[in-house]
Amino acid sequence: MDAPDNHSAWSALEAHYATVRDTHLRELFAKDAERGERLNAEGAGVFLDYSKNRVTGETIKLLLNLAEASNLRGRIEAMFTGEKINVSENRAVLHVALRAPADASILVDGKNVVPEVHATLDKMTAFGDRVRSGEWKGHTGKRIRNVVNVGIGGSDLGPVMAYEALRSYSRRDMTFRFVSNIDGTDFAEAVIDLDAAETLFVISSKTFTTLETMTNAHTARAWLLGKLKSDETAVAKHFVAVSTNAAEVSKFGIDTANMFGFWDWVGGRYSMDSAIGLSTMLAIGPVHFTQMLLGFHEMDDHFRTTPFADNLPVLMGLISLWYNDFFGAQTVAVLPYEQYLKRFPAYLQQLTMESNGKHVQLNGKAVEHETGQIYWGEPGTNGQHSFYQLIHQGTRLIPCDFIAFIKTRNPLGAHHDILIANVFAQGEALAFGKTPDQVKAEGTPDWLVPHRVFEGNRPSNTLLVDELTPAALGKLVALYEHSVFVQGVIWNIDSFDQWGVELGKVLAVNIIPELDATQGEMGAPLAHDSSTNALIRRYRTQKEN
Ligand code: G6Q
Repeated sequence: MDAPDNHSAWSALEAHYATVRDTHLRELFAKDAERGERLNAEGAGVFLDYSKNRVTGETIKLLLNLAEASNLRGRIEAMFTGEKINVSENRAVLHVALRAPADASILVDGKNVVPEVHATLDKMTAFGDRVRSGEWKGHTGKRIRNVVNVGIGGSDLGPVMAYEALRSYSRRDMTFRFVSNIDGTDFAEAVIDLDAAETLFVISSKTFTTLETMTNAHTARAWLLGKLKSDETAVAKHFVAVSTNAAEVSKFGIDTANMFGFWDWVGGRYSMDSAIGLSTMLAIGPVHFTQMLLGFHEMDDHFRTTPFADNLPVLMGLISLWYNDFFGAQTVAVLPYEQYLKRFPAYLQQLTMESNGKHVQLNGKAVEHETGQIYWGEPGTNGQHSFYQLIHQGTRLIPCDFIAFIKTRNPLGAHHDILIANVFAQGEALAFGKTPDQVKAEGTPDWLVPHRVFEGNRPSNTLLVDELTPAALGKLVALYEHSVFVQGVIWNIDSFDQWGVELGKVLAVNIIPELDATQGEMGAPLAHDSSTNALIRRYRTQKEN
């Protein structure tokens, strides 16, 4: 497959970069009194202020040209219409179908997938209602009060993030836990205070073969049967599965009537709004879940239909790429000023880095530009008392995405105004800093002045949303999903595969039997490199002491 020729658009940006690289945001704002009013966009109820970025009107124009030259329009349509744009796995990429209205038609291999999506949602709703109303009983006749999602990666990060984000909409008389790590501590701590008779395990695994999830699922089954002193018959009342693999689900002992399906065109990291969201639905209820889907869909529509110059995911994707590929910035800090979004940066790490951490183009040739920024972050204001120092005065350029909400779910005195004052102040301080003259004018002794100077010119986006509702969460997630897509298109990479996670998995499976201390040097000789061999020997010897 030939890459679209966007070379001259890249070259134009390179030439432009040379002329603006040293321009300070102070200068850009001083030259244009309206800048803060103009450089913003609003879509699906999400407001983006991008004026505190190191861009001019010309920069945006050239970035938009790059998007056009990369055939972004065509690629958006290809995704939305079910073309197999995940080339290396030969799959369509249709997370947008998961939130399409019931009367939409999206064809994969000639078949409309929307009816199946809605049939699954109906099944989830019916099950959710039964569990939440207490009609669904455990093996001993008690109602379910605890839900434990067992999954990892895309089958965990979305559900945990959404549960935390929408906790204020969740059933407070139920407990929700998430087990992902193969480290037994994760499972042990998750169930330590739970009554097995009231506990439902949702085993979430697209493949139903993932080592961590299947190990945890078997441990969960043994724990439950042990606690209930029951035979296998208890499994049916305490285990349901979310998977695409019916054969493995029944092999595990879960009745496929209690299995919620999805499809190969839903990537793990794009699956929180599929049946993988079952734990979310159990927590917040079907009505809120539907609202979340409507939010996703609103952003999908915005992305698909809005001219690029006003298109939030396009603008955010392009601006982020501008720093990555021209300024050499390596990371993006995502800083939600909303405690409920405390797992949002972790969620975005998978979405962005697993999607765009790629070194070859769709045609197999090496990429021509740096791809895949490192995403990281923590909620504000906590980070301000920690790593923000480096963002303000360090030597690296770290573009920031601030996320804030006009209304809080927990109005407590002046807390929310203080929170919002802080997020606005950070954007201002990063952009404009403090000059030596300003520092001196405050009476600072000369020797201390350099320490107290803030260079400024550190870029940020500010996303403002009315309130963290289920719909707002859907919009934010879709915004980042599509922004990742925009960048992937321009880099001409496959944002939807993840071959990079395979090698370590295979090697771990080889090492597992080698850790058996009884084998010692009696077993087959270790054949790794000398470092790995020595680590295995040390572990084998010392675990017996
Ligand atoms: C996501 C990845 C990966 C996946 C997990 C779990 O895009 O594919 O994170 O979600 O490896 O896979 P299963 O759902 O198959 O257990």
